[in-house]
Amino acid sequence: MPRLFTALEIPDDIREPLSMLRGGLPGARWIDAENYHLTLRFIGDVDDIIAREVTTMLGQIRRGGFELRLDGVTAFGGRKPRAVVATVAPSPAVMELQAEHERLMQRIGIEPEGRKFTPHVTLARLRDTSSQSVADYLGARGAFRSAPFTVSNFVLFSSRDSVGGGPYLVEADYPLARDQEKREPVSRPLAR
Ligand code: 3AM
Repeated sequence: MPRLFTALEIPDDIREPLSMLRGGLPGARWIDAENYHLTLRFIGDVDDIIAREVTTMLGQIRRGGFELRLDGVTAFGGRKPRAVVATVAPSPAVMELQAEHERLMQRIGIEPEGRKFTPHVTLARLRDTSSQSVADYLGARGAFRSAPFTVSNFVLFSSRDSVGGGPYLVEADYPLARDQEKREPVSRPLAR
């Protein structure tokens, strides 16, 4: 049974500065730079029939690409921190894309995602790391800001059956239209 999720890939020139954030936090399990991604919709373990339906549904999405910027580093989990993540500068486009994934997955009967979507790139998973050491780490590294990058596709990833974690495999790749393609009908000269 494949374990599936949809995500944005992180371009190489953004992975590199992100990977410089590794280290300096006792007990952190740092994600390999090649596995950085921004999860849109965790789908979970599904059989091959549902996996095919997922693939078809996602192929119906017609949206434009957009710019994204990583802006800040924070921790999830409050007093029991469980992950260090890079957060995303506000982007209606990524929220709308995720909302469409959510709608489509519910349409094929996949359980709604109860958690609010907070776009992020996980940098490390934590276990038994004190909130004080996380605060110290964030004090030193929290001001991270990436260059903006263009999102021109999203992917369906699978992770190891029922285990999760990298390495992730791209099962399908879905293009998002370039701005120009989207604008084309509007900018076309009027017929005389
Ligand atoms: O992008 P990140 O690393 O934050 O935490 C898992 C990972 O998110 C998340 O899906 C991504 C790819 O594995 N994930 C794992 N199990 C989940 C679940 N039951 C989950 N998200 C929601 N519900």
